[in-house]
Amino acid sequence: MSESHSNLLQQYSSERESAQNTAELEALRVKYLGKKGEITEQLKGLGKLPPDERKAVGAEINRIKNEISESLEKAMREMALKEQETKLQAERPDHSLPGLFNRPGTLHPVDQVAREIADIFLAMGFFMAEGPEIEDEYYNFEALNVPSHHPAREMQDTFFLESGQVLRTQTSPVQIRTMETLQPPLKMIGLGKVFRRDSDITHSPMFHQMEGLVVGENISMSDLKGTLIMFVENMFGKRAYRFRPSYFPFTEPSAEMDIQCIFCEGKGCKVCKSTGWMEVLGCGMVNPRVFEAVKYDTEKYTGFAFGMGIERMAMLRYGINDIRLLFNSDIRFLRQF
Ligand code: 2NL
Repeated sequence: MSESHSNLLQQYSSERESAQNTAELEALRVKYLGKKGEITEQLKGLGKLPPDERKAVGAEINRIKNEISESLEKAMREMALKEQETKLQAERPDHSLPGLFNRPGTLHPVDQVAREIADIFLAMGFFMAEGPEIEDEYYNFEALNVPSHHPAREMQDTFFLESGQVLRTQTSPVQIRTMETLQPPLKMIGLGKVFRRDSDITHSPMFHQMEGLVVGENISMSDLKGTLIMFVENMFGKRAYRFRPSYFPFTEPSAEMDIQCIFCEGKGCKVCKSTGWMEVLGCGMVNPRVFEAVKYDTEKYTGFAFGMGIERMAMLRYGINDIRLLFNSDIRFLRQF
């Protein structure tokens, strides 16, 4: 091999050895084998040689060209592998990092409390019924001893529909409809949405109510007390309670039940408005006029009934002071339950 060719090979070898990455190897390929590369230029220069030398010199250049080409290809493969390995090492996931956590959905606090209340009564042998939210005035008022001239109709601020029907203002029509189809004895709860034209920090135009009804022979006020005391003990824990006389057109006598405030133990706080008591429900012995409406024998049967607002129960349970928090769907609020 000519001295210049062996120098060229040597030069290539040392340059290849010092190449650090595929980009530098590619630069070498261009430098030696590219269109204007050293080898290419030498091949072009063959024509200037005397004819008898061309063949041998040409063969030598081609050998060098192949040698460089193969060596570069090999170096390129190795270098590419090395680079990929380095890249993978750098990108290697850190399995000790905290994962992305998809928070599972939860029931709305109003639904949680509704189910809790319903479960307590279902465990006592009550069955649950539902009914239409758009009701006939008859089921919402007349059958419940609330005649058209009765002040309760104004007091309750009803949504009247053009059809002459109303958005039910309480869940009692569910019990009326049930009594029309079932004979006593019965123990039932009705649960659902009710509507009143009222909106401030303790009133919402739509809220949820649960009512209960027990009808049978010899049902007395002590059955009412025993059942409701058992309920509040299950719901709020064993604590002081009291029944205060009240008035509803559909019960006689009527009462409201208070329990000692669960937040201050009766000392007085914001939740109980310094009274030490929380009002949890309304109740009473079913007015015989309601039984007359559903054609139950008022000589044979008596019963008691009660009603409570679900949102109100949720507010008492969790110390929420603004009912609107239960309707805005603010995720920061809801996540606390
Ligand atoms: C309250 C009070 C009450 C009733 C609801 C009722 C139903 C029938 C017959 C007699 Cl069919 N009474 N329901 C009785 C007393 C009270 O609700 O504060 N509700 C939020």
